[in-house]
Amino acid sequence: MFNKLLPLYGIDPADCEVKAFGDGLINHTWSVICGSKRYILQQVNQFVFRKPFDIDQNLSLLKDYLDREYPDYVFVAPVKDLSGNSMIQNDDGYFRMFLFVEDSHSFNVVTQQEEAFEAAKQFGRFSRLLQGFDVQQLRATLPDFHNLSLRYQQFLYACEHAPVERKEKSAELITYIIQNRDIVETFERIIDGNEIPLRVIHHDTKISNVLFDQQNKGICVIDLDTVMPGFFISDVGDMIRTYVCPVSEEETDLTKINIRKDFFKAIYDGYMAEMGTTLTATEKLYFIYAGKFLIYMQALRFIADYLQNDIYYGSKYEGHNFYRAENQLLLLKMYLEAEEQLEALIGK
Ligand code: GN1
Ligand code: MG
Repeated sequence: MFNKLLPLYGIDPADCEVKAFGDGLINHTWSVICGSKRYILQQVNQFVFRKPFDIDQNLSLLKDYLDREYPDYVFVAPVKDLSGNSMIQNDDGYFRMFLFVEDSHSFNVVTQQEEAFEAAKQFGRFSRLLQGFDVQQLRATLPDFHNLSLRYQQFLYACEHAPVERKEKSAELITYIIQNRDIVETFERIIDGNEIPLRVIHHDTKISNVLFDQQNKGICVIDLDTVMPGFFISDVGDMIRTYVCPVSEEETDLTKINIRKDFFKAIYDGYMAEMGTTLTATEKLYFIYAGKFLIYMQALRFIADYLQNDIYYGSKYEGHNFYRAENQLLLLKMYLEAEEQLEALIGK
């Protein structure tokens, strides 16, 4: 596969070392080191992204805009092959290659408040710089990706059609999800009432999608496949979900789950440093809600996948998606319990 791809970029595979890279669940990623040159090669998961060329189109529009308006911004767009293509389709699938950003690194978990602050600042900056870009020009690379109403319907459907043992094992989690349905109702009220505007939203704000420099200051955001029109609650919510807790969704020792309020504050401060004057007064009211929205949605997605025999996320051990959902629902419970204290930190 690499022997076919790399020559398209004028690279001799014999000069390169190719290794699997990162821990994304959806796409395949490799690091390609050819002497002093480093690249990131990625295969787009075409079963998730049904129109990979829409991603390519979005990135090219964003790149044109940012290069013109903010030439200093590091926008990690795919490089072109010798024929000028930034996405390659062949019998193996869809591929693109990026230049590795020199002297950058990323983290897999957030251990310092400063990392949460810097990352939130980068995601905020990204939306702020694109404030003047016409969001309607972007294609929805994953239609309804963060449509919580639809996710909830899919969850109910999965419950109805689940294998009996899986459904029995999930009974408590299902009950807890249904008890907290008001999170879906709030979402519906916000959307139906057009309460908050569509913006250019990243939709996958985990810490590994931020590049840091050697002083651990943020450089830019990466993993731009889900950049599309959306609501700020998606980006803020996924940061809350993944930075506030000291362990990830993979953790099965649930005693390690905890709400780090100072990290929540760091997200708020970092995001507001960029978006403070851009967000509307109504959006600001939903800052804490963003965390509920995203944690709840991720739990729904994991349990629905478990009930559907792990067709989306896959499963590395028996019950993997069940345990991920259990982890996320405990996080949700603790987050809901901490709500008043979080309000006290940022004002209502
Ligand atoms: C997926 O592939 P990765 O890890 O970047 C998923 C996100 C989930 C995340 C959970 C396209 O992201 O929505 O939050 O797993 N991306 C897609 O870890 O479904
Ligand atoms: Mg991703």
